[in-house]
Amino acid sequence: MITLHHCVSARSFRPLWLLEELALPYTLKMWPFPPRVQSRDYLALNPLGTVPLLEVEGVRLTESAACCQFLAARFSPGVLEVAAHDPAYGAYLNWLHMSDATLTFPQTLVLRYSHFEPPERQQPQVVEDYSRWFGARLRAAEAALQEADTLCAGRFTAADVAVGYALMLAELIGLSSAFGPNVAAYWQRLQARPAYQRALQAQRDAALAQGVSPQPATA
Ligand SMILES: N[C@@H](CCC(=O)N[C@@H](CS)C(=O)NCC(=O)O)C(=O)O
Repeated sequence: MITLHHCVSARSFRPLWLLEELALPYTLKMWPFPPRVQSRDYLALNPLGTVPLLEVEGVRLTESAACCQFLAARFSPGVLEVAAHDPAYGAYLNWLHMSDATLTFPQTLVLRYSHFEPPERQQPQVVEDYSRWFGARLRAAEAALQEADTLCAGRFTAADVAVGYALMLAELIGLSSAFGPNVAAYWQRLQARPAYQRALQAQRDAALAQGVSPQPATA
């Protein structure tokens, strides 16, 4: 039994999208954002108050890239994961970890200081600096996608889901003008994937069924 705790279009979208790619049965528990404030009960489940929380086979994971790595390795060895003996293993891990540590990190600063903080605490300089930082950090993906349709291993992997979410968030928070032509075309291809579309539908359906707003907190 797999349970994913999720807020609409938050980083928990990474494991949600991967669950759909893997066609695994799962329960999607929606929380209003941020659960730490909106739903104090959530702190009993995850003291960090953050999403994702992925509960699978008695294991609990709270890092979105680790969720992707775990699900791909456990349920899709050699297909959506890249095995340790594969020459592309290093690149695979690097993209997976880059997705959050390097790409989503500056995005969260942009979001916080342009959107979530009250007007008197907003920081236009932080927003401008970390928007530029995000654009600069996309250069590696722009280069990798010059010669290939996916990031590594010559095929679609969990790393594409993890990095793809950073592109989704970029679009939601107005950073997609930083996409070069290769990243922009890649993002179009990712959005056309049936599993990506199913994940969008799943979060909308679950939000409506559970009385949570289907709008992303970024809206
Ligand atoms: N590095 C973690 C970050 C998790 C995280 O901060 N999630 C955000 C949503 S995108 C959250 O739950 N924020 C609510 C809060 O900080 O209270 C990951 O990749 O999953």
